[in-house]
Amino acid sequence: MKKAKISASMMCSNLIDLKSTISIFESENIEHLHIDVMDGDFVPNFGLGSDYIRGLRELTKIPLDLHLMIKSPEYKYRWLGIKNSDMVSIHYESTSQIQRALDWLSEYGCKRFLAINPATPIYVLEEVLDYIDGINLLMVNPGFAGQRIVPSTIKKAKRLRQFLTERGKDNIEIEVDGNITYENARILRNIGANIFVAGTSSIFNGDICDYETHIREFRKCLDL
Ligand code: S6P
Ligand code: MG
Repeated sequence: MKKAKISASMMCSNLIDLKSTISIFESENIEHLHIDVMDGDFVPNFGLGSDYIRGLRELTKIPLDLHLMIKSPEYKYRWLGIKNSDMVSIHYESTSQIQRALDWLSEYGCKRFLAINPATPIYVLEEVLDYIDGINLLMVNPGFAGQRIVPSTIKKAKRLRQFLTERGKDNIEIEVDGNITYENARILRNIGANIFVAGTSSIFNGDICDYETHIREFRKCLDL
């Protein structure tokens, strides 16, 4: 089984405490910083953008996990300063030419993830398995932190692992995003997910003085 990794959802962090938050994440060896990029069109909200990403890179070397909730992302990659150590998720639902969008992303040398919304069936992945390193399984409808999990997504995660195994694609990583509580993390780890987006449901639940304890507690749920 792949190593479990935590991707901290920066949309949930407090801007005033950003520097101290990052230093806690570095000492706790948080593997990725999850950046929700939203355009107010693909999802009904605005999110973090190019300037935030640039600023964050000056603060830390922790690799970024860019979750692009934007229409036609393939025409906007160059705005984001993507590095080869990053993971980048684009949405199946966000473009009419997903294979081309994944192909163009390969120029940046990053890990390519395909994100799918709760109601998007697994079979849409069939023709693009050769172009991805991972799948970002949305457990909520994207756009906001603090939502409740769509219950059917848990069974979907289980079916996704089987789907990949049957196709000899167990190398493909499974990231889970949205309402990843300690309990959901434990269940999803057992099913075979290996990247866990941590937001208000876990590490950001409380003040900065609680983050270290929350991260350690969250990690315990990922140890099998
Ligand atoms: C949702 C977004 C997520 C949130 C995450 C926050 O649109 O893609 O990455 O940041 O869901 O975590 P929580 O625990 O508040 O759901
Ligand atoms: Mg996200």
